[in-house]
Amino acid sequence: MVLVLHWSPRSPYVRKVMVALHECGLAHAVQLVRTHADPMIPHKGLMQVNPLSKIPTLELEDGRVLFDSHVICRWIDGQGTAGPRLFPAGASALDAERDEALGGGLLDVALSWLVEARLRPLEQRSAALIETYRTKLHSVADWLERHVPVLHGRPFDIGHLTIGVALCYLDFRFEAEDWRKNRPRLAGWHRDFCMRPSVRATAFHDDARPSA
Ligand SMILES: N[C@@H](CCC(=O)N[C@@H](CS)C(=O)NCC(=O)O)C(=O)O
Repeated sequence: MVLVLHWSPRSPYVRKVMVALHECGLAHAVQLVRTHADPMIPHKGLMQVNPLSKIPTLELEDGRVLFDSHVICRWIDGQGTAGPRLFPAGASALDAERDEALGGGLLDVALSWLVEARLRPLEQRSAALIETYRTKLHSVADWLERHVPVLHGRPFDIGHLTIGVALCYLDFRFEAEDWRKNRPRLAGWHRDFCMRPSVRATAFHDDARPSA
């Protein structure tokens, strides 16, 4: 099986997919294509396969193209024949996807913050908007601190995966926000998350960006 994943080592949504690939034993089947998806400059080549010009985008062998990270992870999960599922059936299903949405929402806040603080022209940046993003980031972290017993209460799934990756992203880009401060249970939960081989194999890093 040859799959093509439009990929970046800087993207948290891509990392979510990479962790899922490792968890499901499919990482070896993917060819990674380094793609720079700039929110301010649509990528003409990427738009040939994903009109939204976003990564992750996965090209399947049969010519189908999948996005976004939720859909790609669902597909990855469906390839496995045995073992625990990232998208569990039954009573845990909604909790797993609700937690996936929370982790994804935290990433949306973080990415919007970066766009506002780094990419928009200086005179257009809004301090009020950035403060709103900071409030939401800490609101999610507080919610997660209270939510840790729930996370411990079910086997590893797409909710744990997405929340864990989102917190890794805060370490990568928002160290100054110190999300662990006064959140010992969440810090402990995340320490264990970071021990997973799938997480260790997919660390974020700033590489040289491709020109196109
Ligand atoms: N909801 C999407 C978000 C994907 C996303 O926004 N990816 C960023 C890279 S981290 C991107 O491609 N940004 C380019 C853009 O917004 O045009 C997912 O879960 O895959």
